[in-house]
Amino acid sequence: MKLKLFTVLFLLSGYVQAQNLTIIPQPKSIINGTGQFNFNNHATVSVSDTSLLGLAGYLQKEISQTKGLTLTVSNNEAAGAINLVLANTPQTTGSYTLNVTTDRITITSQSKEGIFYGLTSLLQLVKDQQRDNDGDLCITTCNINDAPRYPWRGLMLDESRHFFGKEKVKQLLNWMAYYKLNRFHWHLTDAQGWRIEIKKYPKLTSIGGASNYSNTSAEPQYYTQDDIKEIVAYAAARFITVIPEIDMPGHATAANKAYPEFSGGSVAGYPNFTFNPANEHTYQYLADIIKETNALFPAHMIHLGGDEVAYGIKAWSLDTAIAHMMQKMEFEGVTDLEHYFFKRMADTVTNMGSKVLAWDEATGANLPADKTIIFWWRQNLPGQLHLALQKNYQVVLCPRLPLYFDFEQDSQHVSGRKWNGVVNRITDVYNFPDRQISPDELNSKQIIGVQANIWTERIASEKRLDFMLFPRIAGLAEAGWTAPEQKDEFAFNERLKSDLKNYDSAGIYYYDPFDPSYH
Ligand code: TNX
Repeated sequence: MKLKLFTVLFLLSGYVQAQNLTIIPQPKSIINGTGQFNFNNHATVSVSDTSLLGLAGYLQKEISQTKGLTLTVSNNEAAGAINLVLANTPQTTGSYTLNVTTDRITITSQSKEGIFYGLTSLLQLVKDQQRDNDGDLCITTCNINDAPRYPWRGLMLDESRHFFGKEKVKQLLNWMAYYKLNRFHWHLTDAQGWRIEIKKYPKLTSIGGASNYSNTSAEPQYYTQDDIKEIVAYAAARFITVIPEIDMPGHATAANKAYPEFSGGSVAGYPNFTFNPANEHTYQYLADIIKETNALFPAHMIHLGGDEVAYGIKAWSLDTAIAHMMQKMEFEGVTDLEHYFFKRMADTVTNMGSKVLAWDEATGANLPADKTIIFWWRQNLPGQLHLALQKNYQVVLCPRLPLYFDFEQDSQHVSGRKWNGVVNRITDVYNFPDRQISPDELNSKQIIGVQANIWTERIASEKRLDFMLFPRIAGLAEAGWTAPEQKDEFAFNERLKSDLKNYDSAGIYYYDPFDPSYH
């Protein structure tokens, strides 16, 4: 209560200063001064180390595009107006300090990543500032000390159900960078379309890519391997790691349309939904696909899916040939075909030197704890989270409630998904995970972060995608970055209002939680 009152007084008394400090996600500590630092076209960005020149160039480009100021970059040690300094002090990955005095700005970090986050905060500080009559940009003095709560701050986009393309993905990556999100999980394969070029199996894209959720006979839509390299590099320049998902053994309908010889048949109501676990050739086929995929993603993490295939050897498929093979396997001691399949494919990934990522169904598949990350999505099965932690897996929290962004943000909305009538409001996203996950579990170092997933069965256009993502992405940013002690929803909402104006200027079609006419 005391804190809240303090916030109100602070906002009322220092309105101009408060305007300056609209950073989302909220930094760990901000001490704001009363002085001002002005800079203009004569200002220099100087770096302590030539390895920072790329980052100085990034700042130069952003300031030129948003403010029309042309900064000069220099690697002369002599202090410039803006200084980027690599320091030796050991810190949490991504932490930085941003110090604005009346005569200079200094961003210090142990890592380039931290310097990037310092620049991001600086860009947020200048975004609302107009240049004065002399053409100067003015920033209020402050001292910011910042570090992320979690190393994994992710966003997943499903481009199988609907395909959005390179330009939209780059725009998304820009917003992720703006909010200090750092993992882009790219759901590239599913029943409705295969979106990643695999040179050895061209029909995956020419046939498997020729459909989407709204149109079963669309023109092929997919990313070439060159497109993927371009996106990965674009993301890397923003300190975002890209992780591809090749979903198996289920959600394989598009692939099975292209290469029916590897189809494992149906699960209730979904024809050709799985790969065939009883055909030895399937394992080589998928290994070839993973090999080409792995070569494109330098992070060496492959998400293998593993979701929504009925458990148990009997439930897999009723196709006669497969049933026969399954009996044979059962005879050989394989009691759970789904986990048998998954373990084999996971071994393929780890043998390539990469980590295996999987939905929480894979928790029972005996995967190696040090090479596996489990994505807990079924909030109605908290036992799956307990089990994953018990088995020493690292875990990313992405429960359907409140982190599925294909769910509506408002109970009055009609065209998205709901879970027994429940929607995912920005307040639910903002307050995650502290009100939902038990303190014991939250204290576990195995929980490496949070992620929102945008499934796109009901998201067919860019405009709709924006509407589902904004402004919940801002709530996600703070859920992933800001320590619980620093979280204050009232203050967040004030800062968010300023970001809504940025969405306006960027032409983003967003949901406004403060405007009753949106309900
Ligand atoms: C479940 S989450 C799925 C997706 C759907 C989503 C819709 C998960 C691992 N599988 O295939 O798109 O629900 O909300």
